Amino acid sequence: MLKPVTVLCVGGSDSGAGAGIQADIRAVSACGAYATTAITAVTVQNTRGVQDVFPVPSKFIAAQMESVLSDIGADALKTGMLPNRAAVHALVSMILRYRMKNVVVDPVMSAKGGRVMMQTSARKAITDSLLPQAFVVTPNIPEAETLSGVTIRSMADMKQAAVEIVKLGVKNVVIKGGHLPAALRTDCVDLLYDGADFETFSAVRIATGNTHGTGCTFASALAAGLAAGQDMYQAVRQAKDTVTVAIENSLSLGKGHGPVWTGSSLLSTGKRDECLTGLSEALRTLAGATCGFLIPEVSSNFVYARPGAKHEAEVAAFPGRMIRLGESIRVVAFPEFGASQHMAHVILTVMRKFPSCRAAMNIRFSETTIRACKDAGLKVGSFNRANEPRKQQARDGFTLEWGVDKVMKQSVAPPDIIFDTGGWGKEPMIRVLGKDPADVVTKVLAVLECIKMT
Ligand code: PXL
Repeated sequence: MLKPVTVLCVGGSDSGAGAGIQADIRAVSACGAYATTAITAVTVQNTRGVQDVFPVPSKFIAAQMESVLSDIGADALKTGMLPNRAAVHALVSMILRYRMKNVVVDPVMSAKGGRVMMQTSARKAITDSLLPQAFVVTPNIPEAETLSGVTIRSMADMKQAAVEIVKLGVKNVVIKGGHLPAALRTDCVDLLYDGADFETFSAVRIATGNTHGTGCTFASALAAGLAAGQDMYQAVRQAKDTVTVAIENSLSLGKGHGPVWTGSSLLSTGKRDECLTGLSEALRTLAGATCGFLIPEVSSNFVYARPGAKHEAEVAAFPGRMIRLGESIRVVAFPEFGASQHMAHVILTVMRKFPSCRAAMNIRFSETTIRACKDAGLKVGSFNRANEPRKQQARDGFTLEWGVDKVMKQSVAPPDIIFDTGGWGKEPMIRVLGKDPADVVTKVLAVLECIKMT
C-alpha cells in the first residue's frame, strides 16, 4: 500500500480559491504529496479582493492540528495566514509538542489588494516565537523589509535583509525577488541564505496580472520538497519551478487578479496524449523531408516533456532512437515516456529556466549546419566540454546538464540551438529546441533550407 509524504498546511481559506489553503492543497498535490489542513481564518474573497475575515478561535486551530498530527502525522508543516497572536501561540505550542522539524513559514501580512491579513500583535509573535522554531521563512520583498528593517532596492539589500532575518532564529530564509523594482527586469531572482552561504535562483519574468496565490504555492511546494527528503537547494528549485509553471498556466477568472494554476500537472492523462501525438506528427513531417544526413553517428532522439516535468519519466521520446535510412529517417517504435536519457536531461535542464521550452531534437554537427542555423535567424548558444569541472566529468550523463545549464545562465530568452564541438570520445552535437515538436520541426526544416542554399 502506498504511504504518501504528507504536509500539514495551516492557514486561511480563500473562497475564490486563488490563494490560501486552497492553493496550498493544489501545490502540495502537484508536487506528489498529500495535504492536510488546519484553517486559521475564513476569508470572504474573490479575484477583486478580500471583503471580510472571520478569524477561527485559537483553540480550534490547535484542535485541528492535534487531530491531524496525532493520527496522520506530517512530514512537513507549512504556515500561511495567522490572523492574531493567539493563532501564532496555538501553532507554536503544537510545533513544540510534536517536535516538528520541517516548518516552512510564509509570513503572510497583506493580500494582493492591500488588505491587512494579520493584527500587529501577530507580527511580533511571529518574530519572537514562531521564527525560532522554523526551518525556513519565505518572505516577499515587502515582508522581508518588515521582518528585517532593511529597505530593499537591490540584490545587495536582499542579502543584508536575509542576514538580519536569520538573526531572528530561523535556520534558512528565501527572499522572493518578484517585487524587486525595475533592477532585475527580465529575470525573477530569489535568494536563499542558510546562515552561511547565499544561493540565487532565477526564472524569466512572465508578464501577467493573474498572480494570485504565488506566495502560497511557493511555500507549499517547498514544504512538499522538504517532506520528501529534498535538501534546501532542491526544494527551493522545485518551489521556483512549480510557481513559474503555475504563473505560465494562470487563469483569467473574475474581474481582478486571476489565480496561478498548478492544476495542469494533475491533468496528466491529457498532457501525456498530447506529448505522444505531438512527437508522432513531428516524425511524419520529418520522414517526408530529405534529412537523413542530419542524423549523427550516435543517432537522434526527439523529446517532448509534460508541462512542469522534472524527471526522465515525464519526458516522451522514441525508444531505440531515430536512425538514418538512406536520405530519410526512421524509428523502430512508437514514442513512450522515459525512453530517452541524454536528450531528456537536456530538455529538463532547459525547462528549469524556461518551462515553456519543452521539446528538442539532436542533429549531426557540422560547421555548415551551424552557419545555416545562424542564417535561418535562430538563436545559437554553445558550450565547451573541455571547460567542465573535473569533479563532474566522472559523473556520466551530467556533462550535458552542466553544458546546457551554462548556456541557460547566459540566456535571457530560450535559445533555439545549443551545440558543442565534442570531447574525448564524445561526438560533437547540435540540439534544436522549441516549445513543442512542431516548433522544433519548423526550425529543423528552416536549417535544411539554408543548408541547401549554400
Ligand atoms: O497570498 C497570501 C494569502 C494567504 N492566505 C489567504 C489569503 C492570501 C492572500 O490573499 O487570502 C487566505
